[in-house]
Amino acid sequence: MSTLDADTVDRLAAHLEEAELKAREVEKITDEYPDLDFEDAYAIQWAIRRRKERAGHRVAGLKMGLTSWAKMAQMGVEQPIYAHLFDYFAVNEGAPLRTDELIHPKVEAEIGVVLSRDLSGPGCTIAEVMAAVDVVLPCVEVIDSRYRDFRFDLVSVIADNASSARFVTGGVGRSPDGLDLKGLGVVLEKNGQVVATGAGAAVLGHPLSSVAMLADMLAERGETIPAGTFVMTGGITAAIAAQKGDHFTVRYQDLGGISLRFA
Ligand code: 0L1
Ligand code: MG
Repeated sequence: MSTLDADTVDRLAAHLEEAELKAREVEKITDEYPDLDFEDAYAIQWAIRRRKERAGHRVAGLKMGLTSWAKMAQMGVEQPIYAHLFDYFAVNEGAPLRTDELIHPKVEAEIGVVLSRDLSGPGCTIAEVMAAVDVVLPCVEVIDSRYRDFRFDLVSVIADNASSARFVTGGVGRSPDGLDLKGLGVVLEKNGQVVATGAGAAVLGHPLSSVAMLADMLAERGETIPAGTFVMTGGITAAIAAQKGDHFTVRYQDLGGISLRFA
């Protein structure tokens, strides 16, 4: 049950968007609104989406966050969260990631998919997702919580668009046929050193179960995942802090690699 009126939702959306655009950290919003609930939090996130669209930006995709059992246990939750990716979050491989536009970025290796048909919940299954996936592609997410020192609670982070900031895709896009998405190995290197490794199963047991869960969560708002949507399924590796001058390479089994550098 929502606790905020529409004006407060809009004010908090404007506040968090300004923090994002000015790369300025803020206190978590539950300090001021301790009773904030999930419905409020997603209402703020969707209000941020409307602000972006009014400003002429396009939704470039959706993402799932907190998809590892370890991260969920850390946050004391049983369900992941979703968020929006906007067009200007996309950085081409080889282009610099500008640290002056970010607060305290962290890098996560993820598996992305593009859907060839609509998906809707409730009750969306991995089988339905498999039949709907057109392309699987590697992607690297750069998260950047707008909250001071990444200190937040679940509802604050949902309102803050799940820390979404930038993403890079590249490598090799493949049909899901014959790909073992569960066993797909990933090696993340920072400045030439291996700093994290993982496999697709780190994402809710199977990266496509994350997409099914997204369809179910959107169904609660009467929304579907439209055909053509790009979805980032969630972090396979731990999120690794990045600073100006750092470079990262992520190698994906069967899907090539992605390199990025922070300038
Ligand atoms: O993409 C993610 O899993 C991030 C979710 C938000 C939590 C965080 O900022 O670590
Ligand atoms: Mg992520």
